[in-house]
Amino acid sequence: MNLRQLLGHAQNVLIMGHHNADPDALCAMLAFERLYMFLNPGGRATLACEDASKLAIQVATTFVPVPEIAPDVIDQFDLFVLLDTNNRYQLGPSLEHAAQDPEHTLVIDHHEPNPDIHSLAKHVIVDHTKSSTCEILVTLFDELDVKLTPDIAGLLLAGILFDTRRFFYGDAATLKTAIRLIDAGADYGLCLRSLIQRPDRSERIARLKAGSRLKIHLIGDWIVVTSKVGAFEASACRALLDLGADVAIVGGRPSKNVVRLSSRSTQEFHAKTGVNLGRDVMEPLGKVIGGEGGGHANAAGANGTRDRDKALRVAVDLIRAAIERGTAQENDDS
Ligand SMILES: [Mn+2]
Repeated sequence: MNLRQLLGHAQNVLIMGHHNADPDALCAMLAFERLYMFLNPGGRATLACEDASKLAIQVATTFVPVPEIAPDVIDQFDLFVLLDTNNRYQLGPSLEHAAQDPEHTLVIDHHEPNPDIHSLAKHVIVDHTKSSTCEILVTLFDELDVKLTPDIAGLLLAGILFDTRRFFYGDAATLKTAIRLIDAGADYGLCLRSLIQRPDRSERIARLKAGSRLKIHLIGDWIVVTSKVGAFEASACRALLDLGADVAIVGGRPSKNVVRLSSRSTQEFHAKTGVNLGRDVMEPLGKVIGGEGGGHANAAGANGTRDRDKALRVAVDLIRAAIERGTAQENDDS
């Protein structure tokens, strides 16, 4: 059965995106609803996702009125559509049991292939070479000869811009798709503006305080900074990297007996020094603050109860030692 027949036969469709839906997922859901209603004007479409990000809702409402999106469902459906996800767990606990019948499930996605996809869906449109689910949807509109209206073209272009980080990722096909959408009436400037999100006032104050309380540690050529805030320590770290630090460690104290540490480094710092913030810094620091730490090479954190100032000093020592170990290894290799 081809897609036109599948959608033509389905009278009651449930369109789902992954939990904490991002602009690609939510815009794809709204565009898919339009595609379905065009092919089957008498049909009924229900949109559901566990939750959508603030940014996703901001982007979507820039282009179309966003209908009510159910966080879970109890009705019966004759077609389940999963967008921007290829496994049921990404739907979140409230929806992961919604699609139980592969015969009546369609997946449209661009993530790495799920080897078990056929136990979930018999109808699969997946292409992990595509930048975004929205990019895949453009080809579906064209293949099914459904007109792209300016509002839907805007939605789809905004979804593509988000997933490609404004074309940082993507290829010639992505750019051609973008032109196709602009030709269909998408307002490129509006798409870009729809994605701009200013943090809340309290978060901006935390970022500014992190800047004003900054300590700068020069280790070789690297600039390592530490600071303290009440909350928003992860956001403060990102802000300090934007200001020019190679590594930022920020200690938060949201309440009296809670200490949270956050850290970020640039890709270049990790690539050249081999320092892994999760393993080399936050895991040992967790003990210093009476808690636990861990995370990724470039982004890591720790939660505990005490000794924030000491932890920030130890963090710098740990980074210095890890850089020296990395340099020593390099010298051994040569
Ligand atoms: Mn996506």
